[in-house]
Amino acid sequence: KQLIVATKNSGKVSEIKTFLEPFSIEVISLNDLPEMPKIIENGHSFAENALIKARTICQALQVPVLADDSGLTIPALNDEPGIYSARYAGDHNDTANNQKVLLKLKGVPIDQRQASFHTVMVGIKPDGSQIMAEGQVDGLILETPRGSNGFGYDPLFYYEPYQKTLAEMSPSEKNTISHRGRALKVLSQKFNEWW
Ligand code: ITT
Repeated sequence: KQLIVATKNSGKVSEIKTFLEPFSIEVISLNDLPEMPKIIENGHSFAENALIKARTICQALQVPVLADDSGLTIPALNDEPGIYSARYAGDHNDTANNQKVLLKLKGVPIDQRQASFHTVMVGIKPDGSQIMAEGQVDGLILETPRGSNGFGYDPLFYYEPYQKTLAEMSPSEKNTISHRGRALKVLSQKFNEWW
């Protein structure tokens, strides 16, 4: 069984692959599908953007498609970077994005460095039927990065119950607590009926 995931983000792809492995579902991403239409991600929420991605690729391929829109919100920064997480400082430049977060939080004490990751995952079929699930994980933004797994803001995001950053976790460990893992768990319970 193959599932198309409307993403170019290889970090997302490997986490989704890890999650779906036990279900014997093979994940095909936009990195495997060169001739896809350009996705114009101009929604105002994670849900809108996830829908845009899934709908664009579902219309082009006429098969069921899954999409993930996600990001980091930091209350001390008025919930920035939010839906702009991928392009906060530079387009998909993880190092620059992390540096910008650290600069903006310079001098902010640890008890005011709360942050959350959010994901909205959407599945759409050619007949228009949809499934949707959200996931969230809460943590703290450290002053220096730790760990080299994962992607994006993972090295800065400290998960207190495990006393590790997300970048210090393996993909499967991250999936047990992450926004994406939680959304995938909810989605997988609706999968059989939908697919
Ligand atoms: P696609 O649209 O192709 O899926 P993208 O990276 O542009 O890839 P988003 O628009 O959803 O995806 O942006 C998500 C950004 O939020 C991502 O680039 C990271 O900077 C950040 N992010 C999301 N999930 C994350 C995670 O699990 N760990 C670290 N950073 C994450």
